[in-house]
Amino acid sequence: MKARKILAISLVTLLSGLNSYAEDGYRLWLRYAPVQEPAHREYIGGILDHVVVGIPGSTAEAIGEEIKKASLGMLGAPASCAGEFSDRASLVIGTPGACKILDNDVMKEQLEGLGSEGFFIGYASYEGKEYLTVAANEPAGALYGTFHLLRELQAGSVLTALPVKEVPRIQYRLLNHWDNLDRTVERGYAGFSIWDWHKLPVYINPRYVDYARANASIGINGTVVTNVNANALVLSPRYIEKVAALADVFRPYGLKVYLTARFSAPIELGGLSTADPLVPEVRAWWSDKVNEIYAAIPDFGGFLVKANSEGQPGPQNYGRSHADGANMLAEAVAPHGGIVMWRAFVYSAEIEEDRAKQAYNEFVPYDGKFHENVFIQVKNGAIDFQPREPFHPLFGAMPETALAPEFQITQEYLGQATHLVYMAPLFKECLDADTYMPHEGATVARIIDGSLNGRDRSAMAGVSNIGTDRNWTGHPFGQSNWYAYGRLAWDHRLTSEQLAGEWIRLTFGTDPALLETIREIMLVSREAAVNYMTPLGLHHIMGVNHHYGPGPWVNRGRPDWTSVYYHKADSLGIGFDRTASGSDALSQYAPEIEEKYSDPETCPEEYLLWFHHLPWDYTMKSGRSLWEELCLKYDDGVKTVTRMKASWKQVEGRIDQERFDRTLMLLRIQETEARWWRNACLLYFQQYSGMPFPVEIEQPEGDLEEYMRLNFPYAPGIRPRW
Ligand code: BDP
Repeated sequence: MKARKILAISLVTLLSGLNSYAEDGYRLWLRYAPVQEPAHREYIGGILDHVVVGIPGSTAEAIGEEIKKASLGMLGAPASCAGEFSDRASLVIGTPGACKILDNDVMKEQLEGLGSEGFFIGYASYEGKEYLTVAANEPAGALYGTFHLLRELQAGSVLTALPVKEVPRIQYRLLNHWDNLDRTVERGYAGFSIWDWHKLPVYINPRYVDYARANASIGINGTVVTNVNANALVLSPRYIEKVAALADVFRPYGLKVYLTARFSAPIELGGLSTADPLVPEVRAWWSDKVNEIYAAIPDFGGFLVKANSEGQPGPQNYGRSHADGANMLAEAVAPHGGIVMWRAFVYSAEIEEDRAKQAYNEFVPYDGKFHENVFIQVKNGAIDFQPREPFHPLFGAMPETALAPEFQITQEYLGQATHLVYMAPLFKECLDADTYMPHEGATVARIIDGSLNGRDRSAMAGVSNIGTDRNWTGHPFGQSNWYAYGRLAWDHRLTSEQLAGEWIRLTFGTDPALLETIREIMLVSREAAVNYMTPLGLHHIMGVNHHYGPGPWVNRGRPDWTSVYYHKADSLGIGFDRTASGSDALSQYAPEIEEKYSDPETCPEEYLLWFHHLPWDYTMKSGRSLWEELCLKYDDGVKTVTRMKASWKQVEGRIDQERFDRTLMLLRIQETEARWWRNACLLYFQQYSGMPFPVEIEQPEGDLEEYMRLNFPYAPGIRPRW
């Protein structure tokens, strides 16, 4: 015993030594860093001393491996794990069917209502003795329970309030990869795609396992591995084999694979002359294709489809509706239990209507016409993942249809992998928004989790920020957005503060001073980005194509891809009038919202220019003119980044030098670029306002013409020209 302890201590020292130069971010929030505090070490040691994993199938091994990794990391010695119960057990992880001590009425009662993914952490008695258990009805629940327990232990907590019972509030919790088969990633800023298609199916990169572990640890249970701007080739036999190899790796971790379906695949792959969803040969082609996929991947999740949007083919090419297209695919996957996520990101330059209104106009008439296993996947806002958007009017407007929100984790419009922007507040803003449809309290979260309408199917999608960078997400803090998204999909009631706290403890350690400082940086970061990019409801004023940096002057090409279409600045004022006197987009919301937002006096100021075109001298709530307020907001965004940088400097020495330095360098760039945004936008808008900059702001420097000439031909993540 003594010898074991000494060995453990020396291993800890060794590991902590290694840690001081091995913090490259690869281990994400599953670092299992050596625990120094003696009481907590002892506590963890007591729990992980002898672990019994009594569950069927391959998940048992995944759980056992995780427990060993965790104890090796935290305590310096791997826990002993066994499949058979013995009274030595310090922790029993299992399902009633496979673990005798859980196979009793008391436990079955505890597990009632926990479904296939929920879990129970508490005590089970057996032959007069109490055992700490992680119990679940199915292996997936036991896996999530294990990760929950390990998260608590890593974060320095003790399990005081037992039992813990959790059930995910959303059923399908998915990542969407915008990864192309050539390994470029559309809007990916963390290197190339982690899917090495060329070497699959034989070569299994160990990263695939770590990817699955990371997702399982935050509750993500599905992944769409290909870009919504889809390539039909992924549906060909050679690629199905590769996808099946990934599915095999993910299966023990409860992670299902999904694919994007290119609507014209029956033509491109099948040699048919049409992809018309009502033509029997086309339907038969899809049904055969789906059978072929399920033969290789029995638990295949289903399809994600971008149709008749930004040049992608779809049912409207044949005069058919989105419902015709979605239902055809839904019928093909239904016998196998698959789902179809049909995107509502549909708008066209040929239509005169305000882009913000088009998806609603297109989809609402089909409410109730989609099959049971179809989700309409709706971006959080009606334009496109802007730093701030009001919630999408489709939420609440299709009560007979299952809607799934789509969030963008990759920071396409939020400084990409260069700026520190913690996005939980953005996700929460949408989820907590009250749609008033059909009544007060009908939040987006309650609509999409099914509780409002008693629907039992629910889904959420997040566009991934993962790539081949050693730390997965490019910016070290990009990891927090992946983390927060997954946790919110599991339980959308968690707060941004809680999630930041969890992530910091797991990622940087449990020092309370560190926690306070880093959390403050994270919590102000999203509002800072809104302010230095698009304050007061401005939107879509970024650089053309790469979407990096400011571009309020963009006025060429497709009008709905310009900036002037959205800000409409002129000598009289600025903003997009979406009231009844303008595009009337507000009429797509509930009367309570329409009324409140139609009047600039009662419209929340953060959405003011989203819904109103107002004179430059319009008086704001602060008593300042709109112009002055705009200037102050831009300036405040920059000042906040300066403060973030100063606060970050305080953590030096309290965390590893590597992540400290990387983050500091990125914050320096962010500060410079926040200034760039402020200067370029204010100099540009000043041409129209004709008003001086308020004295209290740092005066915008530089030459507008020069800002306008900046050009970034090789910026990452640019959409391929198809
Ligand atoms: C926009 C991206 C574009 C995507 C599109 C989509 O700029 O690359 O293809 O969304 O969601 O944000 O389909």
